[in-house]
Amino acid sequence: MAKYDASSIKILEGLEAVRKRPGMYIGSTDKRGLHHLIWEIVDNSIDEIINGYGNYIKIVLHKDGSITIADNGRGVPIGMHESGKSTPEVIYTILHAGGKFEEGNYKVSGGLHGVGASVVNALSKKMDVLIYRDGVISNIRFCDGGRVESPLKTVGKTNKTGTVVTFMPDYELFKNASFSFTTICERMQESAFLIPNVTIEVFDEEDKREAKYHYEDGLTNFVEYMNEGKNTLHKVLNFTGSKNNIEVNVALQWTDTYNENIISFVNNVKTIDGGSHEVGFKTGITKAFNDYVKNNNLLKGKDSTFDGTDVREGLSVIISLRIPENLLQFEGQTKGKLGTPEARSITESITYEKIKFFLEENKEIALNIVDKATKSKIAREAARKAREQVRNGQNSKSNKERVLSEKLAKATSKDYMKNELFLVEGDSAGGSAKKYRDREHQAIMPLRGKVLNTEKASLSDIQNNAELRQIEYAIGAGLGETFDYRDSNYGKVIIMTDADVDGSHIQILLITFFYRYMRPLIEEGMLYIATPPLYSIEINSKGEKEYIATDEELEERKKTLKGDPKIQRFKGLGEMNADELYETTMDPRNRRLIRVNVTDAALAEKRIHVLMGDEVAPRKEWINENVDFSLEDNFKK
Ligand code: 28F
Repeated sequence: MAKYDASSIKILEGLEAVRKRPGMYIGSTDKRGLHHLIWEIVDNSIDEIINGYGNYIKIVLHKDGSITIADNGRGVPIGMHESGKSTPEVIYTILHAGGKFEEGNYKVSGGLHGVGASVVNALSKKMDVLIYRDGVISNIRFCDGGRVESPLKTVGKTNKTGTVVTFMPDYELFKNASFSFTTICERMQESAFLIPNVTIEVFDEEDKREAKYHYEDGLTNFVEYMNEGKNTLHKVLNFTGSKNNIEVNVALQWTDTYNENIISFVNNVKTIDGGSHEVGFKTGITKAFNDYVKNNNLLKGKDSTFDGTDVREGLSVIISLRIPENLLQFEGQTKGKLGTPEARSITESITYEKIKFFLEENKEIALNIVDKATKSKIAREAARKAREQVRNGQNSKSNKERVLSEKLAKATSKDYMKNELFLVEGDSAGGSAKKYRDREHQAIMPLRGKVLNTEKASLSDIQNNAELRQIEYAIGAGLGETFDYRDSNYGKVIIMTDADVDGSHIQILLITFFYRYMRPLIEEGMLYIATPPLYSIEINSKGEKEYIATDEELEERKKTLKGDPKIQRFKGLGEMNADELYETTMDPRNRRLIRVNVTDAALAEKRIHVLMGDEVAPRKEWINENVDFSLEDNFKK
């Protein structure tokens, strides 16, 4: 049949287009893109469950690199489609098919999501779908990027329902990428928090790891998890409300720390850049507090209102909205920002009403939070006055100069964006770096001992900390809300530590500091980590050396080495000669810098918390498992 052939050709062309430009459909073909394949399939299970069908999802990572995802929903419909193909064949081969759920249903479709299972099929060597439905088990199989290998057929009887998808990604397209059990678990745990009573299990057949997530109290459990190990001021407050088919669920809790943590979701997809719902939440909570202090005459003085930041000091919040498909709008480059205007007003009024009620009903807690917010307001105003004094020259500028002159070896160029600030672990490596550097463009600041943990610090703690104040002064672009990267004295800030556990701890502490107090520096791609070599090999009798970055590279290189050359392992920066340090780690012609890139702020936040929180055991475990991996995974090269 000519018509059938023509449509088949069209379908294959569609799948081929995905293979030609995978990035257009799944963002990239690195580790992230590979995981996107899983999210794409799992999101279909999640859609089915949030629409009320099923309560279980299972993910299995197989030894051969393939992966199985299963749910106990209704099962993909197995009838014939009007095109003459089976419905599953349509869903798994036609781009964007399956995206249309009945009107009024909620669909996972933030950003890049919702491109459909056919995209996963197009990027897979093999795909095998089992459907449990209507008393039978049906099977359809595809190969080579979506070609039907075996059309839908009945393979058995069953009294269960559900869908099981197994696929083998085409690793020719995802070069060097592999699935990460940790990444998958983190995301599945998040989904389990968002869908109370669902059970999600993850198995790794390679090393027999497994994880199981099930939470009965949803967002309440999520906030408890966020605040694990912190001192909290009250039980988690969880409230819901809805209007115009938009459902709002918020859980929150104040801690005695100084940081605010807000994570928001729309239809179970994280809105990493916030948007109208977060704005509505912030307006609502600020208004509720300002009304409360006004009615109870708790804030005296002429400017007797709180800023939003005062109220949110130490607050952890999860905001989760369900919005029908026809009202969904996403903005921004990564489509991680909710646009839907109704979401703002609805979230604002629900938040306002519930917080108002909470404050009125819980006087003691209310006064505690008001007290904390008042302290924040006072500190904020004091800091502003101090800044104004500095600007007006009332405060000794010489003091700033004096603080710096002791430590900082400045660059001579006034072409600031071309200048680089090296933050160097230890005085001895700092000394070496000062000796051999490009004086025109490279400035050196040695760091002595520990860096302050800013997870638990307030703005004034930071301003009283010598090390961090020196960094603030050297960069010269402000701190916190007043930070402006355009005022930076350096185009690159480069963290240079030993390649050991202490070194990575210092890196993480500094990244935490920059993340919290100079975040635009990270967002603008101005923060880097230097990678000193681990080994040198003396390649000839003249003493000429070759430098090797990693253990793997050393093993590779050893295979081609002749004789028995001298191999030195550098235990720290200090073991290198000054010229060696410059040549290998600082010289722009040879060095390798890792750009710190916050690809997933909330995750970084959680990890930083685990690393920096009070509890030692989880930190140790986490560092042992993940330190190297985290740099590679979260901070793109
Ligand atoms: C492991 C991955 O993909 N689960 C899914 C369903 C259920 C339905 C469905 C899916 C129907 C017409 C599109 C069943 N019964 N897990 C999954 N479970 N898709 S995907 O329907 C797809 C639509 O075109 C389903 C009644 N309605 C929907």
